[in-house]
Amino acid sequence: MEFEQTFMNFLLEHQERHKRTGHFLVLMDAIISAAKHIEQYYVTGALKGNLGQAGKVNVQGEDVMRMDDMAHEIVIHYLKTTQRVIHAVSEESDEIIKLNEDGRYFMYFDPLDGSSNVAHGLPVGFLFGIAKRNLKGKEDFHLRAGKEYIAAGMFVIPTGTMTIALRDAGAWRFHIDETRNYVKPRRLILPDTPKSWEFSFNATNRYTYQRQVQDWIENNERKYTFRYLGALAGDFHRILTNGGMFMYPAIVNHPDPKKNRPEGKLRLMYEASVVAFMCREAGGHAVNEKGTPILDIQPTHHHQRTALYVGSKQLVDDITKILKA
Ligand code: AFP
Repeated sequence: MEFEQTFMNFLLEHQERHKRTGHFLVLMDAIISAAKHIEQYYVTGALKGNLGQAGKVNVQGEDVMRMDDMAHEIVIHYLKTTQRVIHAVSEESDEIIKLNEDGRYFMYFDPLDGSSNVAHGLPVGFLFGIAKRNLKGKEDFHLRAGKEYIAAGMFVIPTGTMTIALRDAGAWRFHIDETRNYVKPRRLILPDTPKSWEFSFNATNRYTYQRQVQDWIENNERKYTFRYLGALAGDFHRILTNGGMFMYPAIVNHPDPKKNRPEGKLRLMYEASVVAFMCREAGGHAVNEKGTPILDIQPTHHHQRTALYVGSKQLVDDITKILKA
């Protein structure tokens, strides 16, 4: 019988090799418990009639909580138990959530990304980025650029996969086994041959992008397979393995100008920076609409939005030339 290395064992070895403390393990253990808990609700929720809209009542006559709200509460519960987190930023909370002033980490997360897939039982994501407090002096600021993250990762729910990147130590994928442990670390390195590359964006929006981006799509789209799920974690999961590019450009030419999104749609701190961090560790790159590296953007607000181009370095560099022109 063959046994695979578990995530916790992998992490323990990493921490020992780099002479790190055990605090990060405590935090990761909580994140994994939260992900398993969300996944369990997700796979059983449809059966129990619990995947409806907030304010509705299920077949048992209980109030239904939106799956996003439920996922948010689950994550906050586990983060609190660690006592290691100072502040959390969640897609589901307007305000920054203060947890433990003596904590060591900041956590930025989207507990259930891709909510339009919920009603169909299709994959959603739980995305997270982690930064460490300033241990040398008074803590100043919770708004960190992605390059300051120490780790970032995602669960694609309910597929039983987790991908995590540790600063300067690579991007790794794990699968859940029959004992509900994440096992079998596989290092992800973006393939540099275009044969397997994919292209992922919401094609309905293409004529709303800036002209140069539309032209770039026109000139390049036939070279690659097109895939789009509508949940960043799922779409990016494929790009990390097969290479290519995911993009959510700025919307600037919408026929209804009120629907333009010149600042982009995705959130910087818990969507774009998270995938950009994983991508960098897998050898890729990510930029915004101006061609600025996503990981260099200093947020001014915790729910700030951005345009995003992320994936194989050659492709992102190519479109960057157009974005900067
Ligand atoms: P929701 O969580 O509101 O469904 O948004 C998901 C998301 O932020 C990201 O996961 C997708 O890549 C992107 O939006 C999809 O957006 P479109 O529905 O506009 O294609």
